[in-house]
Amino acid sequence: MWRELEPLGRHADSGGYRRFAWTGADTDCRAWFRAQAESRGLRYELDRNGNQWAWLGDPAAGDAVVTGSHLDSVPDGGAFDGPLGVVSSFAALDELRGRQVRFTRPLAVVNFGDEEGARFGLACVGSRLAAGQLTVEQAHRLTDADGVTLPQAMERAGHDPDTIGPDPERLARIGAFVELHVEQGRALDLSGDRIGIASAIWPHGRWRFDFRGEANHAGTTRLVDRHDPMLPYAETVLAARREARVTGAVATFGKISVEPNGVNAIPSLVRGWLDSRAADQPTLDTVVAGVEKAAREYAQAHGVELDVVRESFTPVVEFGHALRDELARILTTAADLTVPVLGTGAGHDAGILSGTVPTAMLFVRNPTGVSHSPAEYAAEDDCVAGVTALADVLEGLACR
Ligand code: HGY
Ligand code: MN
Ligand code: MN
Ligand code: MN
Repeated sequence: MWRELEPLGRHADSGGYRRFAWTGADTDCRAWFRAQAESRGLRYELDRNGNQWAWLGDPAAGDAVVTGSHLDSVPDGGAFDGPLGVVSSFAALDELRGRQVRFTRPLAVVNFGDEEGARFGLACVGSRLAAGQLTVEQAHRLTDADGVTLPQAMERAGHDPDTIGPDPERLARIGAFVELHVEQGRALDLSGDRIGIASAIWPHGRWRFDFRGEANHAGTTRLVDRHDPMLPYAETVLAARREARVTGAVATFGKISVEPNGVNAIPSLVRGWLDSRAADQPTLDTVVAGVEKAAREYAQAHGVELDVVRESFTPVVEFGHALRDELARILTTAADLTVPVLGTGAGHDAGILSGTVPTAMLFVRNPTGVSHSPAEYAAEDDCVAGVTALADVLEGLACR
């Protein structure tokens, strides 16, 4: 299973993945998902928002146990972020069939579309649409770097964009959603555990800083006459690191676009995206306010205009204790595992769904903690332990 998925969308030079929503690589991954579902005799469904479902039992019976994750990636992302959860879900189902358990609830494996938001700039589009956290109008306005809108991209990939929208009936039929995910950090490596349970997802968001200056000739314009937006942008990047350091938060300017983007032209516009996250809301607010205040001072000093737009935001997610403790109990009794509970700064579809559906997450050890990089890695025996833990959890939940 892994070997068929692994090469899809991998970039030869970087070794990273470029599985962006509604591109050819995404289509290939979706075809892989459907083949996995149908080869197991599961009922395959593509929902109105482009999320893929593989059902065992009749979803209409309700109270389903759903597991899965996403298959798309960030630019040059790693092999495990998302795919480990989807592959482990199919493998856990195979294991349960091997145990010849009797399912008392419907079970499904899901692939949520466009979780990373790499192409259109908003994370978790598939799950946000389903949960009604992204309106159809907002979704229709999403545009990629080439000016292609989300509806156009969906259409070109053969999905009717006029069907997208909230899917409350589908979510109402889910009694529990469990997402297995490679840890994006080293807590499990440091504690010596293979598996962890998520306690919470930090509040996090994305802000766009538009520095508008004056385009001019790089070779003939005196320094004193310049209104170069690259300078306040550069100072703001350093301010973000300062603000994060003093508050224990994280802040990253990982994406930038420059107009006209010529080596010998002073830019007219520098657009930088800030990703910031913190353990609690007041800290996150302090960091972003501090970065914005510094950016305005720098912009003014250089005679540059500044607009700051909050493009997306996910409030803190505290995973409900009921399902979380149920998972811990199942793993303790099934495998004598005392599983550590840990928070994360990474967003997940589970975080989006947690407002609507009882949701929990399992993490698999990542020995380097590196993620969103071709170097992302999880050891095979830890991945196998993840499958077994997921199978134990699914058996405990769906085979009472
Ligand atoms: O950005 C995130 O935290 C997630 O990987 N989409
Ligand atoms: Mn990710
Ligand atoms: Mn992920
Ligand atoms: Mn996710």
